[in-house]
Amino acid sequence: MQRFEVEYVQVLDTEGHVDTAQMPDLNDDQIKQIYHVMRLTREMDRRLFKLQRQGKIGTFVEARGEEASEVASAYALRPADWMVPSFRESGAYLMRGADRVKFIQSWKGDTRGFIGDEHCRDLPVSIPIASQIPHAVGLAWAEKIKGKKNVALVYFGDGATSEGDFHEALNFAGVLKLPVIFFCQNNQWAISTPRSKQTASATIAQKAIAYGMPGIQVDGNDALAVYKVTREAIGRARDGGGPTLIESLTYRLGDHTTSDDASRYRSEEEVQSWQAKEPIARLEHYFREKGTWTDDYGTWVGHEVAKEVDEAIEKAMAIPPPPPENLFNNVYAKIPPVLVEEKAELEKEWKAIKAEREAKKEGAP
Ligand SMILES: Cc1ncc(C[n+]2csc(CCOP(=O)(O)OP(=O)(O)O)c2C)c(N)n1
Ligand SMILES: [Mg+2]
Repeated sequence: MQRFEVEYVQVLDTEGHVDTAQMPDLNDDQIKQIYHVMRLTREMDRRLFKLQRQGKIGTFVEARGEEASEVASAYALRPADWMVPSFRESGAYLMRGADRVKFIQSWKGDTRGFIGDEHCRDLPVSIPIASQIPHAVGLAWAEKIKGKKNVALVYFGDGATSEGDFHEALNFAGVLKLPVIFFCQNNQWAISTPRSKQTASATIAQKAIAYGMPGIQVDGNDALAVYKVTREAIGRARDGGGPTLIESLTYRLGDHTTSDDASRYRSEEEVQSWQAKEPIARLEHYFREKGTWTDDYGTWVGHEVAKEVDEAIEKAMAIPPPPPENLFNNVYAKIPPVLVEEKAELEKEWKAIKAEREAKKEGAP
């Protein structure tokens, strides 16, 4: 008879006390780097949320509450590894050094913001739930075939585990022993569907067992624990040990997107109970406990991230909108005839609109 267990890892408790036996190999400068990007992610959220309310950008997805889960896991990657996000992983993009202006440009609805340089190994956001998971498996498979040591880390939500894509991807990765890390951000909700209605499994991590890979649960609001388990999974994948499923237990403190009102389906008490476990304050408690915190440092980080976001917003807002025919680009390698026709029609109309605008300008007093 086989028996299985799902381990749960926490390094930092909510008061900032460390379980020294579990402490990962990180010095204070590195932890402060993670903290800085977590604050940057929070500030980016705050500002882009406001821009959406002012009608200057489209629907926006906040990462609030999930910063440790995203930033500390991405910190464990090397630049040549693949980062495959869903739509909530602003922290992973920012940690990976994504161009801040392009990041905002993409939320403005301009797909040119998603096109990185040739070395960029961060995929664009994926709106269709779970569709990015098989893509990550394909990337990992390609790395294995090429005999490279690079891994792919794919993010998805608790809701995504109910999609066929999730199961197909894990099955393939397990059979082929691929260097891929499945990182489930279990933020307890899939829009208004709670975790309890998503699956009858006691944990999401245990689904790994059926696919022949390790599954582990981690306190997703504990940056040190997230780094530790992700680092270990990446190391194993790099050394040919195959995939891992990580279930990061966290909480979406904001609405699902700017088009949602979470107060209609979840209680204020629940939100408050998770607010107390919030990841940024948790790291601050850690620095205080260690005696490496000063209020000046906290204020300085606040100024730095505000300046960085301010400058990026100013530049992103100054970029003229993309030409409408961009709608047709980067979808098919070879555009089907029906879309070629539509594209030509749109270009003709757009030309006429531009000519009319020019004529109006010339006629103006
Ligand atoms: C294939 C597909 N079905 C439905 C949707 C609509 N939808 C958008 S987000 C979402 C819930 C996702 O929940 P989860 O995977 O837990 O991620 P979270 O939003 O919590 O980060 C759904 C159903 C979609 N985008 N794609
Ligand atoms: Mg979710």
